[in-house]
Amino acid sequence: MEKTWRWFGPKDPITLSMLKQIGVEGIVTSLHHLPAGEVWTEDEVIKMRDYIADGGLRWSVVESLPVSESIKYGGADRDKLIDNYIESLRNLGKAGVKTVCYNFMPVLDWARTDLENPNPDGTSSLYFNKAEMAYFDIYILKRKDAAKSWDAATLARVEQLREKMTPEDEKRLVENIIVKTQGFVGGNISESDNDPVAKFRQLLDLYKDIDADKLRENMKYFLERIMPVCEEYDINMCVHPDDPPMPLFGLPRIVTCDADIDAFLKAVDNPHNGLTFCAGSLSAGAHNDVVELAKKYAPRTHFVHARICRVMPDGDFKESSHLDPRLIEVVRTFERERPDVPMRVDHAPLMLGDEKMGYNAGYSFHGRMLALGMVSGIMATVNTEK
Ligand code: DNO
Repeated sequence: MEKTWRWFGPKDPITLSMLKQIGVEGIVTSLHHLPAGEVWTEDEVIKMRDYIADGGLRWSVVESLPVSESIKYGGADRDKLIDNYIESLRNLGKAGVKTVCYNFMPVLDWARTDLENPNPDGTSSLYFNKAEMAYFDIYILKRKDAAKSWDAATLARVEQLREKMTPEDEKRLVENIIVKTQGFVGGNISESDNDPVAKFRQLLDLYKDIDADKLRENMKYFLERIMPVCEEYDINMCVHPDDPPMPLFGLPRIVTCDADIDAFLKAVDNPHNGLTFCAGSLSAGAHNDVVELAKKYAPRTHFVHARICRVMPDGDFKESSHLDPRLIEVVRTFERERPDVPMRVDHAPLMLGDEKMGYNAGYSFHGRMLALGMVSGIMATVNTEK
């Protein structure tokens, strides 16, 4: 696989020359300075492509070209926004940038409750505490009928939490769930919003009439409209699975499991309609066998995210080691079946002073460098087996 790295643009403290020294071959980035829905002009695309090329690397993958909410819920302006999307794809295609990652998750891009959960070795990792997520839903967001979305064991944990939650704990939960994990990915809520919870409620309201079937229909509509430009420029679209792969806050989620993946691939049966195989997101659902999914969907995978989660019996999950045997098997599958596909390591531990650097959650330098070393080692081993 092509060894790539998510880089956040010229202002990223991790420079292209640092990345070259650690064996990175391709860059994964976005035009982070442009708001979602705006056209990526040819000039802007070429400027980024050439900046990366001047650093001796290539722009391998766009992550993400964000899909506006209105396209997801089917708002009145969706056709205009899809036209803009097509224009951006055309400009990327002309510039030779041909792998485009996006997601179709309503409102929330990805979700964690704890961004620095301590590990016994002194590092820390991202963590999803199901009870804290439910607490946020029921007692902070105060969503109508929220309690009905959670199982009895989780609700019992929520009541225990309630006895010890302080206002600071609640503030931390809001920041982790809807602010810090969202702003840097071009999400709906950023650090500058002064009432993120109120804004979040308004966003949820946009989806009050949208169930999973309707969302699937809207995804199909979007994909059908963009396929011609993808065919013309040989662009591979790769949807990121929902993270975590389950409904949250009453919002439908439609890329969570084998049946979902099968459904969207068949709905628009075109090789340019493909998957970002994020082993981490898929493994966060106990219902998924990530090794089997990799084997099954390798042919329609255009981009790989190398990380993996461990799900606890209570439904909490935590990012696990990049040497987890399941991830070794996933890497083996893709290195054998799809040796040209771009791969980036993802969500590595915070370590060795990275916690003071203000990196985006999950995107530390030392942790990802170590993870890349591990995954490179797995790939090299797989290549001796051939
Ligand atoms: C989080 C990422 C996601 C991903 C988007 C793709 O760390 O995996 O934000 O980039 O969902 O659209």
